[in-house]
Amino acid sequence: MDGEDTFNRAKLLNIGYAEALKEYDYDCFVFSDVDLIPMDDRNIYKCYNQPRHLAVSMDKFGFRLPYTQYFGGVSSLSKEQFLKINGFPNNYWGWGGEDDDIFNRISSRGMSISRPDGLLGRCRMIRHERDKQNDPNPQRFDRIAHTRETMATDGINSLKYNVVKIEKDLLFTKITVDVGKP
Ligand code: NGS
Repeated sequence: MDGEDTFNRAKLLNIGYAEALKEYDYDCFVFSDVDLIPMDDRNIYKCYNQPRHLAVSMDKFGFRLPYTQYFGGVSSLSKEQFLKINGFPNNYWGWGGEDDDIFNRISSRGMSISRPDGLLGRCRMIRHERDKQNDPNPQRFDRIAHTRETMATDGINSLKYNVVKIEKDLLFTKITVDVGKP
């Protein structure tokens, strides 16, 4: 994300989806926070017949799910599953709630969350401080209460952003984008 303005995680994930599809007709997408490292190589980063939550037992939560509906950290969705929920929300600025919105989207479209078992799904978070651009979003509770009404018009079908720079490395492509402002 370019600049010093408010962070928008779910919009960045939508952008990752859109930019990847410009490169190749992928049918599976794994969305991972940069700070999460899987601890078990049997936790396969692929798509499943339901949207998959892959970061199920994180060290910072004592290797447990913080709550049943938790869908944060690392997840995978097939292209079909992603399109069924109109992708992710674009209007969660700052910290929190966007992953709960994604959970609501999935359950409101009649899908369920698939997960590896707790032992296999362990992962470590690289410790870091939260920066100012990612302060808690005071609107998040109101937003997640209305996912069902907003998801048809807010999502991959309403995504707008500008690409600033594309750097191709051997093992990854780093795309810098301007996500705009709240
Ligand atoms: C919930 C947040 C989620 C967040 C989770 C874990 O309360 O977005 O905590 O946060 N939901 C709301 O705020 C509505 S963590 O402990 O990783 O900072 O992912």
